[in-house]
Amino acid sequence: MLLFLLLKLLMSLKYTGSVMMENEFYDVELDDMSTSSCSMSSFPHIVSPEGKGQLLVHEGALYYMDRARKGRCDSMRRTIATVLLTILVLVLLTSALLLATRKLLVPQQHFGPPEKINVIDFRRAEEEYILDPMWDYTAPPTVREYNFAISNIIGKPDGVYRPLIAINKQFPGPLIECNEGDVVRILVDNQSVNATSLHFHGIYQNGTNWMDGTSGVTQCPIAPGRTFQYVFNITGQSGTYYYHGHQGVQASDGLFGPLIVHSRRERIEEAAKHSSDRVIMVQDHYHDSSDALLLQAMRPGHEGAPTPVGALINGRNTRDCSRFSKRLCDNSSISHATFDLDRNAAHRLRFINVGALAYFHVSLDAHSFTIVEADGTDLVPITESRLLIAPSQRYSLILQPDQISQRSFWLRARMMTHCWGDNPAEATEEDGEVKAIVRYKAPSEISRHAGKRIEQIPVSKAIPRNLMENCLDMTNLTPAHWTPFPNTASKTYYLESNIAIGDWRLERGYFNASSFRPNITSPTLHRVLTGLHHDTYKETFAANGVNDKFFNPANELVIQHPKTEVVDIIIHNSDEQSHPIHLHGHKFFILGSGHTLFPGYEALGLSSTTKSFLPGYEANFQNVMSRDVATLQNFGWLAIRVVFDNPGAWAFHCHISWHSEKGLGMVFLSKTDEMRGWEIPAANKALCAASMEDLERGMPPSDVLWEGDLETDGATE
Ligand SMILES: [Cu+2]
Repeated sequence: MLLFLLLKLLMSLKYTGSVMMENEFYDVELDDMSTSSCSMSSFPHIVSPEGKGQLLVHEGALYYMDRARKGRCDSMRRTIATVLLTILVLVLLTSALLLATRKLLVPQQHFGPPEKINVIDFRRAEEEYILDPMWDYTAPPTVREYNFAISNIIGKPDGVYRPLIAINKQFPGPLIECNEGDVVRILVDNQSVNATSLHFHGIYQNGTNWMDGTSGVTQCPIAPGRTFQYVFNITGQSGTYYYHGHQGVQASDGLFGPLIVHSRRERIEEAAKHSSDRVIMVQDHYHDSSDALLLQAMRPGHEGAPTPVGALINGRNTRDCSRFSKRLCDNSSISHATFDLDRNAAHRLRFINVGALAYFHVSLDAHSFTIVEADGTDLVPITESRLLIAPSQRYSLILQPDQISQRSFWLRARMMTHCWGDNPAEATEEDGEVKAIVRYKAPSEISRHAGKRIEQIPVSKAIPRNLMENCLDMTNLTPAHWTPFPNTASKTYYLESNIAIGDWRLERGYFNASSFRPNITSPTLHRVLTGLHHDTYKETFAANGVNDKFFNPANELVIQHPKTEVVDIIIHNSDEQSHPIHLHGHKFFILGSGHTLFPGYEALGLSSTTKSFLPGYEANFQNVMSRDVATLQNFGWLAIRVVFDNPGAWAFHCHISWHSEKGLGMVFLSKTDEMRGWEIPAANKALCAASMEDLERGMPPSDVLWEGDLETDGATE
């Protein structure tokens, strides 16, 4: 009996066999979860290096174990195994009689056949992204409550299993829907292994800057095991927005979802009547977690952003598993995202680019459509057959069903791979394009088939491409409602943006000489209020412009204004990649953009001294487009005019996540006179009480990691 127990213990340490998932068997190595120091409860990071992570099973979900931990666990197991083997050999030598009862040594009944593992249903139903057709636009202002439990799961968005960050165990995140004037309240319970925060992209947060969700700027991140409630009012804006993680590149792991704000007058003022309204999120997709990719992207000698392996629409794609032989892949139960539309009505499609890198070119075979909204700004409708959408931008289209008899069409979202700078040639057609199906049906058929995944593969052909496409914004956009354009600006700030190799051959993002490093244990906003409240720092907060007394511009460029200020920001791009530039808490007016160098104020029709429009150019400034993300094109310029009238510390950064994590960001500090009366709410302060180790989980590695390291991927110079 003793021998049997010893042997069982030894064998339980590692089991190589097969697991069944969704009726398919896979060869995997399963570790015993009862080995305490190697169990999920002490699991620090989920990293899945190229097919070399070890799979673990915990509470019905599959997990990868990272290489370092696996090594430590393996080493511990080897030690235990050696001791046990020694005992076993001694016992064997002195217990020859037991050898006769060989069956005792092969207790197969305990190890096979493999038990079925229920991989949780991680995929959020497509129907959840259809807006409520019975929505009450005139409901009294109300509090919209949400509970988000954030956790790590394994899912297979395109067939390939990978670690994901889920909200309420599903991917992508749930829809937040509200009316203008409502209060949104989201209780975030961080059950994941990394610290996190949620940013509500494009929401003004007027008076609630500490709810902006920017780790290191407006808050300490929510450490693992902690909760935090985001509460904010939505005033003076409506349209299509979204929320996403703002710690590291967590959005790329699945931490995002749509946020739709209905205007009270949405149905009265809409440019084209439509019978349905839905969200379509496009994103570039990676098979590795952002932890692993960031580590790789930040190391010495590494240039450019990680190249996506494909793309998703509303979290779905279906890939050929034979192309990913090193990966655990199962595409048997996946279909393309499918949109069932009433043939006799018009439909609003709200596109959001939730990706980390790629600009998308979107088209629907045999169709043109009307663009009616960009980043929450209603537009004078324009008819187009293609849509260009940069990371974090949003566009609403109105689709009128075609008059031909075909029932289904491909909706194509193609990553503009040639804009990545480095090796786009490797990306194949299949890698670059993700498709969804648009099916026309009678209303009765739509309700009958809702939720069922019966695919009718379209035979439609793609609209021919333009030969020359660049990563630019669509420029023919005009706001539908007049917004007063400030005819003068008090200042102009010139920024040079660059992604450059610096010390220790580390590639960093720069605005002028500054590469932003968020201080996650002491966010900018918290330090500003400490400074504003103490006379000692009075002098250091006297600036009306760059504050280089209180902040170190080398890693935290802060431009501050004591009162409301209208300023122009002109950025030159020294880089071969376009940057979608985003300002938190504001929309800004687009004065112009172009290739090469900024041509000067006069070329835009503005006086270079007063910055007012020149005689004869008034018409150019009657209805200037405003939005919250605009493209600074490769080797080009972007000029914007901002009314900084929203008190707080607002991040201004490139929305290519890899670039912003490399430091392409800074902070605008607005209306500091008003901020002087602020106090950081206790719940926000409490977040900073977590240990530094916990707060830093999920952050990009510090440069210190590589100091003195002159090697690159094993090669030396
Ligand atoms: Cu960028």
